[in-house]
Amino acid sequence: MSSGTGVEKTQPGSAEITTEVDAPDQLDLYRRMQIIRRFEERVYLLYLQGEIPGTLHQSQGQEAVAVGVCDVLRRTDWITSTHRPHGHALAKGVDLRAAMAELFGKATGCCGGKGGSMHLGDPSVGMLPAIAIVGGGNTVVTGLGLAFKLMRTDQVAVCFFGEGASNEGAFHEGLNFAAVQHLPIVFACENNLYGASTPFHQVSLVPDVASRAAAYGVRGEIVDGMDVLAVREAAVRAVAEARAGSGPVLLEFKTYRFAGHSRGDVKGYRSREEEAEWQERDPIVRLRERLTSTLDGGVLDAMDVQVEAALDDAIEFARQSPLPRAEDALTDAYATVIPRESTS
Ligand SMILES: Cc1ncc(C[n+]2csc(CCOP(=O)(O)OP(=O)(O)O)c2C)c(N)n1
Repeated sequence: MSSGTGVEKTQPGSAEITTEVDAPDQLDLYRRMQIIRRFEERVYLLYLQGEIPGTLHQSQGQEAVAVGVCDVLRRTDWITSTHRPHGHALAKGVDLRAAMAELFGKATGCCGGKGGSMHLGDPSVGMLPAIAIVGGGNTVVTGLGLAFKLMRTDQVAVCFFGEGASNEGAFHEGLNFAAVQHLPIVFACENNLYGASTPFHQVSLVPDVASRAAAYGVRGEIVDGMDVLAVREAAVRAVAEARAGSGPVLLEFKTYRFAGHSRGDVKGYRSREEEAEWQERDPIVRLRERLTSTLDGGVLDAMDVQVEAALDDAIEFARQSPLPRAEDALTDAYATVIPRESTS
């Protein structure tokens, strides 16, 4: 399904991906980060107004990681995601209308309206429906990597996860298995400092998740997750290594979520000063400033208007879409089992 208003690259090229990003491509990175930011801001209001059911975990502030990493992936590469998947889904190319309709619980959603916010995904663009169990994707992704290796494709899988997940057993099992099997996987940790309300320094004496890579014989790298070009550059290297068969890489993106953990969080566990410091590093503002040195500001304003129109369109599409039918409740919920022929 495509409304033509998603956040995929305007011109997904087949040329080799390099670390060079010219002004038009930087503008496209800006557009895609801005779609995610405005998606998050608008769905929060729709949630408060009662139009979106369930709950929301939002990613304002973390857009550079989703967009910078997914920018270097092919459509045939896959990602896994978490309870905070909106940015990852849009960056990997899940249709904007289908993502919005999924949050509304509508039949036109990317999971038929049965998954909602925490399970966004679409296999047709290489995204497994998101897994809300913390650390869940860290072992599931090894299945993707092993399949690519056994099928001898040159596909790569990226596992997005938070620093909180790095204390789950699944993080260690997944990384170790991927390492010994030399699987084509990039483990992309978004270290936004807090697992819900718990600061990372209270649950880990090791401040950098990337340093844990050494325990598994894997390359680890710390990256400024508030700079989309730095994210992209690190991703180009890591994805190329994984694709070439040299095994997994662990990237740790230092980032910050501007919103609370989920919709009801009043953020009492962090100071307003700390929030202001990170707001200063807003990845969208930073790229906008960089772009205004080469582009007319009117181009960026026009881009913002386009983004708003795409969101208006997606929201209207979701509102007008039907709810799933009761008789379809079990469709896609269970695998179809073909009974074995009786041998007796
Ligand atoms: C196994 C498991 N334990 C607890 C939870 C509840 N929970 C949901 S999100 C979250 C915090 C996760 O922190 P992190 O992995 O750093 O991701 P972030 O929320 O920062 O994106 C917790 C504890 C869960 N979903 N799964």
